[in-house]
Amino acid sequence: MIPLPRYAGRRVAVLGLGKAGRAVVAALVAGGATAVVTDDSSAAVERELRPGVEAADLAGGAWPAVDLLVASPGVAHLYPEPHAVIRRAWGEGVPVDNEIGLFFETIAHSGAAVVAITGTNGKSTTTALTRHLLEKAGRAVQMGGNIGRPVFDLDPPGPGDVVVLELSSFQIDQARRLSPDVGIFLNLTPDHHDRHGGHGGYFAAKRRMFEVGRPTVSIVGVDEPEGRFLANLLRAGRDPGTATIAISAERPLGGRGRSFAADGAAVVEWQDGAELARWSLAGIGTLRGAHNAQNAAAAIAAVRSLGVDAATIAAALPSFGGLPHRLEEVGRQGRVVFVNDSKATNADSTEKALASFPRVHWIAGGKAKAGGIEPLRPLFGRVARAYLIGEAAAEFAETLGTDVPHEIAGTLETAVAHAAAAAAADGAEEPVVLLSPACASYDQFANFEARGDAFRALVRSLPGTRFGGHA
Ligand code: UMA
Ligand code: ADP
Repeated sequence: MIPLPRYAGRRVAVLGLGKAGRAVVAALVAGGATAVVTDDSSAAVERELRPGVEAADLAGGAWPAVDLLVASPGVAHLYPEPHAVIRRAWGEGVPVDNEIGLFFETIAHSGAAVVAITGTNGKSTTTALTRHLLEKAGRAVQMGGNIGRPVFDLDPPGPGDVVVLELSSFQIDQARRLSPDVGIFLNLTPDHHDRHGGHGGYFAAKRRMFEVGRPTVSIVGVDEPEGRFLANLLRAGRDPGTATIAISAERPLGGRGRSFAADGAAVVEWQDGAELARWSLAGIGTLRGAHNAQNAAAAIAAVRSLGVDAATIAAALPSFGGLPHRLEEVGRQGRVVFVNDSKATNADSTEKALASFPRVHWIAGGKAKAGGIEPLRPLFGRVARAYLIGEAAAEFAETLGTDVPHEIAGTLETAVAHAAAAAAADGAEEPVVLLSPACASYDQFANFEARGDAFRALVRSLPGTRFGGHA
């Protein structure tokens, strides 16, 4: 844990007592401050009370003497409307910050370097890969943020250490201070519009990491207009001593300056139109697909800018373990490969999965999202057969119609049994059984993790399966 001594002897309010809020409370108490806590769930408040922690009705009661309000990322800070406690703090003239702002303030003179990663998709994969490459290069590295480990849970970083942070738009937008050494903007597609007042607000939140943070190295995905716009704003000449590196999943960029781009199943580094280095991703199961080439390009660009050499990266890439539930190879039975992509809760994510394999036995369904699987029609030719589960099964069956052989399997258990049998009889060189539901899981499972865990367990109970993937 990183203690927060700056508020020793003072009182700081904390709104939201989930992972992020509880880590801030612990850091405040360890630093000698009193945490004044509040949460819309009274049970969450009860659980947190101990010496150094007080409860207060910050929405309606008399406002206590506090120096600061620390808000959790899941609390609406502006849209669709500001949380009552945040509104109240504004009225009382009390500054509102979050864990990320406090983190950058606290470690400012630690001598550690921070790599901060944002974007709509691929944040967690890029964060984990950056950590992996640095670790293999022998660097002292820690990983946290939106990926699940709150920043104040990390160990205090020291000189030469690297902290790799996944930052959500919520975390960036509320932080009063941002000072990453390396900033990554992967991509931008519509998401979280309710919390940002639309797409412009969502982009504005992500831009703050560069506009306010002014990283020494900015790595910017230029496959969308917003990324091209941002890269142009930051380009050489704006802030002396800084560099802007473009990355693309779509095409070699060449041109002036430094860039990293996917070229088929490889990542290529360019400097002023000349190719400097090339890393093959062929055969690396955890980095399948063009989307992962974008993630790899970003992670490689980051570690190159921290001085890791090309050969060390090449040696480290094949041992990247990937993340559970994202194109995770969980086992093999004969020629058949079983892939858990339970994190794909919408058609956008499933598109990436279907595009990663030539021929799949596809398990899909759950609690449907608007638009269903219609956007995936261009990829239907890759589906040998579909096994449909959950509430969305009938709707998906209708979309597949006579174009794709399919069955309503109902449960994941039936779907795995039927898909495994059909894939074993499939003449393809390496048939794939893919769970990529394009749906939320809540109709049949507690969350996408539980769904992926169930799939992994079912695969491992098949006779003669060789295990892969996560525990
Ligand atoms: N709460 C309120 N009022 C509200 C909202 C929440 O009182 O209006 C309270 C809840 O009762 C609960 C607590 O706040 O007690 C939950 O806080 P939180 O929603 O901020 O969640 P944490 O557990 O603190 O987890 C947060 C991130 N959650 C969100 O951004 C919603 C986690 O990202 C992150 O891993 C964690 O901090 C550690 O840094 C999750 C996420 O869903 C994975 N992120 C979004 C995403 O990836 O799309 C952005
Ligand atoms: P995030 O942390 O941003 O949610 P993850 O790395 O957890 O991203 O990946 C979640 C899903 O998003 C993956 O299963 C995949 O379908 C898709 N995805 C991953 N990387 C990218 C990318 N660079 N571009 C588009 N989609 C991606």
